[in-house]
Amino acid sequence: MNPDPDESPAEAVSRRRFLHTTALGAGAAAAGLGVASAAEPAPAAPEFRPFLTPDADFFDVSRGNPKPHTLTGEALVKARLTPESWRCEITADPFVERPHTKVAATLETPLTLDGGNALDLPALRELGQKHEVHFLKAMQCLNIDTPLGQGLWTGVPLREVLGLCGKMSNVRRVYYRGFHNDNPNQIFQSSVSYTQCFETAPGDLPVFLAYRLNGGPLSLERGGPVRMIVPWSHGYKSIKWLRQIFVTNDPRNNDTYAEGNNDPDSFLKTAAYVDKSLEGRKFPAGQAVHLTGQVIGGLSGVARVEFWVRRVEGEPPPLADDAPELLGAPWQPCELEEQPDWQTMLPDGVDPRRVLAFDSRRGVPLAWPPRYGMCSYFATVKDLKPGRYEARARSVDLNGYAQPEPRPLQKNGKNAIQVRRFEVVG
Ligand SMILES: Nc1nc2c(c(=O)[nH]1)N[C@H]1C(S)=C(S)[C@@H](COP(=O)(O)O)O[C@H]1N2
Ligand SMILES: [Mo]
Repeated sequence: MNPDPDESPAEAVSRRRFLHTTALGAGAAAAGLGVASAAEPAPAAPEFRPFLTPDADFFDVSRGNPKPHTLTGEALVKARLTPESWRCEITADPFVERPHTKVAATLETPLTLDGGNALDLPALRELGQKHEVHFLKAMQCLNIDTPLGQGLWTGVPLREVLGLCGKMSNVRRVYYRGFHNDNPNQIFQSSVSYTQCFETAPGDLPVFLAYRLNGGPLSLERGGPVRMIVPWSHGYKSIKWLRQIFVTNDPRNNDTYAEGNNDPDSFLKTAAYVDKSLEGRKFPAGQAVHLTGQVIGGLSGVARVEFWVRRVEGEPPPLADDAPELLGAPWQPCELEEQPDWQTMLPDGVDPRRVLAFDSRRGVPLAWPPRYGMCSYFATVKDLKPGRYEARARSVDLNGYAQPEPRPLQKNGKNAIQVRRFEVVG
């Protein structure tokens, strides 16, 4: 899984354990590595990934040389990335540029290192006493075709944090950056509009500064001590190792990802991703084959997931997303994983009725999969004759569009239809 060529070469993706431990254990783990060569008994039931991805099992997408999360000792303290040393400065950008920006943004009380009042972790947690939010979010890179993981993120809305700075004027965007070593080329930054920061429709989702993941402190690798979480967006807006926020009157989006020809206002895509563990497997004829994967509930929601398995001879050329065979294929419905028992699934002390995008009386998500979250899906295929097969899956959204429609390009989130090949042997 290489980063997109449009991204900085400094950005690298490291693969953590790919298939997580499942109820069926070691056999599945071996298959996940794609090393199975002889036919193996098919598992009796489909195997799902854990609903919450342990912090250390997320795929990591980080720039930097060295990467911030490899720092240790004094260097880590100097970077202000230990819980004790963490400080975040909040200032006003002096930027003006005619004709669009005639006056600069101002803040009544900037929070600065020099002023001795930069935001620290105790102050953030204290704000959390009153304003803490929890949100279940799938982390997904705009340029990578596999979800990175899903977590319950806990923190404080950005608007409450900015409230510490008193009156502000001429603010049209909020820019923010993570720790980036001394080389300015390594700056990783993102932004939200003033409205996205300060106003949230009832039941909608605020941008927040997260300090917990799955009930534990946010690890250094996941961007701790404090990371921005933009619930509706791909990973590039959820800046890790947050250290600098500045309000600006520059109306333009300055995201690092905008420089890479990406849509810097993308929303998470509704899309089904097929588990790689199927690739290269051999199943004995007569046994059911389970097709599994994860479906993200993006901006347009999930109506259903469908699959298509076809027998192939030789080396068929890849099918484009708009290939007539693919559009006219006999797609069949998949089933979605059942909702877990939320009381036991969520970390101790997190009341499901208080999780954003959950029903505040019943304590269950308002949609399944949860909005901007994901769940597993599966299909069980029986009676396949010996031969080689291709398996595909696609989501259909609540507007009736089948993946990857309706948008014309992949630079606002990879959601091409995936294919995995397997064999049934006699
Ligand atoms: N400071 C900083 N934040 C960052 C990045 C980075 O390189 N530096 N990468 C971003 C990108 S492109 C993605 S997809 C997500 C990945 O999050 P993860 O490593 O926790 O899975 O982090 C985002 N936040
Ligand atoms: Mo990304």
